[in-house]
Amino acid sequence: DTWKYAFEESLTEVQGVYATKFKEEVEKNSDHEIQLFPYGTLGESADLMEQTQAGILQFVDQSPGFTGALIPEAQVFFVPYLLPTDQEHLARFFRESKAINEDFKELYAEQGLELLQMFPEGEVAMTTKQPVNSCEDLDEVKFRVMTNPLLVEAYKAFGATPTPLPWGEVYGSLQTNIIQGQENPTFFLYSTKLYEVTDYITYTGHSNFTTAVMANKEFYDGLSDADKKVVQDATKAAYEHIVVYQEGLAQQELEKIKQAKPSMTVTVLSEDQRSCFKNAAGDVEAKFIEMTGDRGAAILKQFKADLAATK
Ligand code: 6CS
Repeated sequence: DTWKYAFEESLTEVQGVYATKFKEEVEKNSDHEIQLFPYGTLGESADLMEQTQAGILQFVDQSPGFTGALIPEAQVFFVPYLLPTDQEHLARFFRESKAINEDFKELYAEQGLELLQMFPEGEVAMTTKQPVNSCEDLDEVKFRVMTNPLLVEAYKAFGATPTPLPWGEVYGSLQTNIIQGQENPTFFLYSTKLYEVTDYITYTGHSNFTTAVMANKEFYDGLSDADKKVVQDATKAAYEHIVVYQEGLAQQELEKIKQAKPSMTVTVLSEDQRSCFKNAAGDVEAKFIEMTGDRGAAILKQFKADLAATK
């Protein structure tokens, strides 16, 4: 059989590197073929999810940034400062966490999705047209966020004017000044040339980009035990591959940005400068509970316990 796998990035970006490894492993260990559909070939993230739920696609990589309406609990990733920036800690957390590997699995299953793997793609940085040294600097800044209600709340709490947009509109909207800021991990700032349309990169440490690979559940449930094992093994191999692939990646890509645009101002905010962003976290956490109720509260609690256990 040929299985279709779509993702939100290009073949050479992190999701593409994961997908390529997954494809290699599946094809090495079975007689199935994987056809990869990088960003731009099948539409925006929302379209990919529809096609997966309809069974047109067998696999999809969609970040929780776009899954908020479908699975409100997946918004937990946008509670500021919940995830650490330390890559090794993150790698252990995603590998071992009960919240990730059991609780979220159940929530995705309710939407007809078999959650295979969540993985981190790097610390998120803000890129803007004006310097950001505090929340006040975000006043009046139309800041693009993924289409996720809690992420909107986070940027409101930071003092900005959040503007949810699909990925395809970000570069053009910065170019025409419809928005004046956006956030993404460093490798993506370079690969998509976002540095061309913003002048300041600011690290606040508030978030790490997370993504999720899943299969259409009906398709997955219909696989033989041997094929399920092929998929699970490929999932794990691709995860370990992506963890190693990302070692030092953000620093390398930042150097490339500085070379391509020497005038870029790069700032890592001090603890003091971060205080207002950190203070906003409590409000955002309260919003999360308001949006998701007891189930969200339970996920958040488990999340925190898993983070502490994998430190
Ligand atoms: O900001 C976004 O919409 C995109 N960012 C990344 C790192 N991957 C895909 C996503 O669509």
